[in-house]
Amino acid sequence: MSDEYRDMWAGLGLDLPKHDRLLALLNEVYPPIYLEQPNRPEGLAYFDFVIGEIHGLRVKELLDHKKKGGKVFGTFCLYVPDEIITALGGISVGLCAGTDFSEADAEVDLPRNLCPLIKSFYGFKRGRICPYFEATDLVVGETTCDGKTKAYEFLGGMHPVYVMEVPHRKNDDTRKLWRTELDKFIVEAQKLTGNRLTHEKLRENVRLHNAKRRALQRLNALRWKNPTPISGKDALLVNQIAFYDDPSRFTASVEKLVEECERRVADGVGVFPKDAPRLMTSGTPFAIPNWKLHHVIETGGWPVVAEESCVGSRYFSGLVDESPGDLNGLLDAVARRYFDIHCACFTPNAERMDDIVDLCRKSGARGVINYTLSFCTPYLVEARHVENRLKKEGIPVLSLDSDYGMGDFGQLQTRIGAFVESL
Ligand code: BJ8
Repeated sequence: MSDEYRDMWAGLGLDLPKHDRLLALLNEVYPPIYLEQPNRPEGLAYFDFVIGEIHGLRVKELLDHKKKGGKVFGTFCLYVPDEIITALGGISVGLCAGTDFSEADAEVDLPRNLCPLIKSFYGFKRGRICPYFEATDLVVGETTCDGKTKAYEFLGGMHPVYVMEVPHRKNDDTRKLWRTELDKFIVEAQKLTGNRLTHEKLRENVRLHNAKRRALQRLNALRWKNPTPISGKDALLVNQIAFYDDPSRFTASVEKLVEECERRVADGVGVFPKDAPRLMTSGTPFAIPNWKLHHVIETGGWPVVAEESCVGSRYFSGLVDESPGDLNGLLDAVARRYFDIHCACFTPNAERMDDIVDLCRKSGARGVINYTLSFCTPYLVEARHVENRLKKEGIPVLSLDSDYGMGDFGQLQTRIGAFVESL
């Protein structure tokens, strides 16, 4: 990445030598994992460019927005409603949490045996490594899992943090509580941005984010074709970039890619041989730059055709009803859409099992890799429900847990290879 951004990074207070090492690492791993894949769609050039500029152009855009008086909100979870943030003139960015690079910084305060996603974002802040984090005016946390909830207490000592309360059961009382949480968040966000939420602005932004979700739905459904026109790794990358790119520009780029993939499907062009054993994943999110599992699977010659994940179907499946004619009604629709996400922090969570079965049938996957980040209690415990349900449906499943280190790469290859053999 060009040196033109060094002053910007210094101005954000980054630890420059550490930050240089992170970018060097990214530049080292990205080409062999991504650029060396054969026969990639040309429309991916935009997403390669975004990664090439990962800590440059988009960060500059955020800072330009701030210079004009705008605010930047950082998030770590799907339950934080993007349309409310953008309707108030803010920018919402999902912050990086997918590498063990910042682990040592995190472990100064946090225990070693904690979810790597939490250690990743916490270490980025503590070590002053991530320019996105430093560009945010407010981090919006949530009470999903215990690890994140407690980590936000420490984070609040280093950065402005607001925590939304996400209940853990779904019933009439908690639906009301969640709707109230939205109202409380709006008060906070209005205070920060100096803007007032109106029906018109919210509807415009509901449409903006629905358009993004529809584009991702179309792209991800094309992966189910045989042969699949785009690799799982590339689709994962697009799904990851959705969290921090400008929404309109991102949607236009995905739509271009969709058109190209549609032409590929019509011409029978694929990135894996027709009838190659197809797998899907379910479980915890793949925060950028966590590409390990997909890389292991696809290096074996097996396309990943779907993810039941927050970086995957949970992100783009549900749309907000755009029809309510007043602000209150539209906010009810926003609340409903978010509350219908099926994260393992909810109990019981039977709908998630239905989602996995449904996605497996639709995508034509021959088996499910049920993936959990190490020490993620909700998903680790829920893995048994996933296994039981899939066995009942006659769908082969392999449960794995892993962290961001590469130490288990070979072991994962062996286990997944044996699983595919058994299909
Ligand atoms: S809606 S999955 S983004 S909470 S992996 S930090 S749960 S210990 S990320 Fe998540 Fe929202 Fe749910 Fe999705 Fe905790 Fe588990 Fe770590 Fe997790």
